[in-house]
Order: sequence, then C-alpha cells, then structure tokens
Amino acid sequence: MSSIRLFVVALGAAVALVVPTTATTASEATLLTGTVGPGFTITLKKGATKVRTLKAGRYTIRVSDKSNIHDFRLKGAVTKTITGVSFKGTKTVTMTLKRGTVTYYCSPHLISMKGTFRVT
Ligand SMILES: [Cu+2]
Repeated sequence: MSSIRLFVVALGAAVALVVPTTATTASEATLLTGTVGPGFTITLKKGATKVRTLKAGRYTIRVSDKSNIHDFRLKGAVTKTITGVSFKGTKTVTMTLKRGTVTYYCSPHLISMKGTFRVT
C-alpha cells in the first residue's frame, strides 16, 4: 500500500515538472516583420500579409529600418519605440499584445506613415 502511495506521489511530482515546459511551448511568440523606408513607407506583415488583426498573445516583431530619417514606433494598446530616427538596421523585440487597437508609425512623418491593426 505504501509503495503504491509513493508511486502516486512520484507521478504527481513528474506531472508538476512537465507542466511549466508545456506552458513555455504554448506561449511561443509569432513572428511579425516591420519595414520602414528607404522611401516614405512603413509596413507590418505576418508572412507576406499586411497585419490587420491579431489574436492577443506573444509576438516577436523584427523591424528593418532602412533609413536614418524614419523611426518605427507603436502606440495604442501598446506603446513602444522599436527603432529611433538615427538608427538604420534591424531590431527585434518580443512583447505581449493585449486586446485593443495598435498604430505603428514613423514619428517625424506621422500624418502619412502609419498603419493600424486590431488585437482581439
Ligand atoms: Cu518617416
């Protein structure tokens, strides 16, 4: 009887060890790619498709900033500066996107260089 009880306790401990590993896999981030410049354009895509709606969760956003006159920022449900104006190159951030509306934009050219998506 006591050996069966010990087995059950050991099994419980094994399950407890497995659960956090599973949780990590489930929260794996989805890749989005942002591009700003070299002209007066800004985009955010998932694969080849422009982002319009996303499910709330973890995302890795890789931004190619191809100009030193533009930046790449997020505002709305999340506020974040991913690349600065003088920066030229690639930066990658991983973040949690919560429900709401997010605008990605270039701050010196906010009127023309922006896009919006919804997180549901
Ligand atoms: Cu700009």
